[in-house]
Amino acid sequence: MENIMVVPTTPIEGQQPGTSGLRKKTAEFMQPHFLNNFTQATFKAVGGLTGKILVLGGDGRYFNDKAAQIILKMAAANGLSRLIVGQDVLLSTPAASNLIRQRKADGGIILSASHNPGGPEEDFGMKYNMANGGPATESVTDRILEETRTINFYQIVEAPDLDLSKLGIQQLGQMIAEVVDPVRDYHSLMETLFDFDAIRDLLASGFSITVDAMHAVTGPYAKAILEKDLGAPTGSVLNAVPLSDFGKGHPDPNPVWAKELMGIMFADDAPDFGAAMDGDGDRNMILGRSTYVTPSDSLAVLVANAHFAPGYKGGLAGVARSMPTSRAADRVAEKLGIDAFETPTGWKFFGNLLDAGKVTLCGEESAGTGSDHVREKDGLWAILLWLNILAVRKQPVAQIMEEHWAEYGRNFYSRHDYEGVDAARAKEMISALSGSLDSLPGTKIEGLVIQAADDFSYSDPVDQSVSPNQGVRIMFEGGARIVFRLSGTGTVGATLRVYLERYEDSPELLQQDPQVALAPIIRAAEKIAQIQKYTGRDAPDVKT
Ligand code: G16
Repeated sequence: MENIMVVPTTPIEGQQPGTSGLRKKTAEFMQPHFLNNFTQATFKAVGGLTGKILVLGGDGRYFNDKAAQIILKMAAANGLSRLIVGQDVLLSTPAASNLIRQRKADGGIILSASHNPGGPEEDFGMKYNMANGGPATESVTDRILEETRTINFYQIVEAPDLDLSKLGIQQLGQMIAEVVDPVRDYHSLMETLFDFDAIRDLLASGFSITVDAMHAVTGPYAKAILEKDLGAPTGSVLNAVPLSDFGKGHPDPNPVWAKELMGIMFADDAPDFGAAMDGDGDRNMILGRSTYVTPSDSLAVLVANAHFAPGYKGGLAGVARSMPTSRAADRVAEKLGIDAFETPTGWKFFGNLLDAGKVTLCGEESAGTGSDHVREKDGLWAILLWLNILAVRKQPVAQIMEEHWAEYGRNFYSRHDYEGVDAARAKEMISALSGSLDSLPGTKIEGLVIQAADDFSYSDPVDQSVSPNQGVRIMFEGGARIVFRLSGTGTVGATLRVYLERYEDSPELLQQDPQVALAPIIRAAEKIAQIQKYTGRDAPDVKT
């Protein structure tokens, strides 16, 4: 029987879980007791581990291996009955969500800072998922934070490290550690949702794809499903080997960070379809030949066409999108006669709607799309749904977009990010803006008239919980909109996000460049929030 050590500790500042768990510089996570404190606080916050089952995995980033050994020894000391862990600590976030659900586990721990870079100088993260497979709700993350403030000991067994490269059962004290193939169960789930034969035929017909795994966790998943099973030629999956520093890249699937893929998709000999996924496999970017599909438009197209895939052939119960996501999906929902919900940013807010069967598809402007098959967004799922739709419609991506806009009109959309700005000044900017909301309606700015302005507050239709202050919204006459919000996933300073949107349905104006179509709204945003005054910046760092 291994020796259980009770180690005295003291609280460490700054263990506040953000939009998606706790994200910090790797060095902060590696300081003595930091990970141990957060882990013990999490175990306490969820009511202890005695007799429970947990899932553990991560995105392959630096320190995942060592963190996993600490967590599993602490789980054993805290009375966990079984830990199901992905081989080599690999599990994409959606695959972890699936395993929690399939194995009826009580929850799971995912070691990832998502799309943030990895390595000793970069970022590390840890998030807790609940028994439904979804991210911890706000009440749980609040309890974790409280526990980190009063923690005075943690428990850990003294034992040699387990070999997590070996599939099968190992024993650690009273706990069973079961090392599983990270891909197998997820692969089976995808087969139940999509017409693999139709996609196989599409790929066999010469339809070419390039999918960028960005040296992160989805490489083995994409290789197994797209290349080995569906028959895409070897090499269709780029950067398929997970590396602890993601090849020094930034595994964020957007036109700025997935530059290599953008180059391929906008070249003369571009493949028919392109896509990228992020560090932990929950985000996606969709491309056609010389065509970039915004995440908001992708959600709308998927809602309009999901019935082409066997898993959704009965139609959708409803659709949900985060508030800053464009309202393109709402237009499709209206036509389909299904409910459309608007939630705060963060996948956790979709959980209740999905569990209650009120929605089938969800999406966010931050490159996340998913459905009720798991309780996380799912990058490879989105790619497979697109491929299934393309296999049925037999049209290029660009034509699908054109036909979509012709039918529903186009919500021109862009997000401007000001990264690493002074956190105190950014907060001042948001509170100045919130303080001025009452005076804004009726104001004319850049030729636009402000109709309404508020700070978004969400009342969950299922449990009636209220989440206030989720982003400042400025609505203009004619339907244009600006949203201002501070990111909850950064690790340095603050990131200001400005979300810009305008609806257009004149056929001759549907093909404009979004930055041109949105120009007056972009100027209005700068003036209304006084971005330059508060951030010292005269242009955003990233426009997506
Ligand atoms: C996380 C959440 C997403 C959310 C995003 C927002 O994404 O899981 O639901 O949309 O954060 O990020 P921010 O607060 O920076 O705007 P991920 O992929 O980082 O887990």
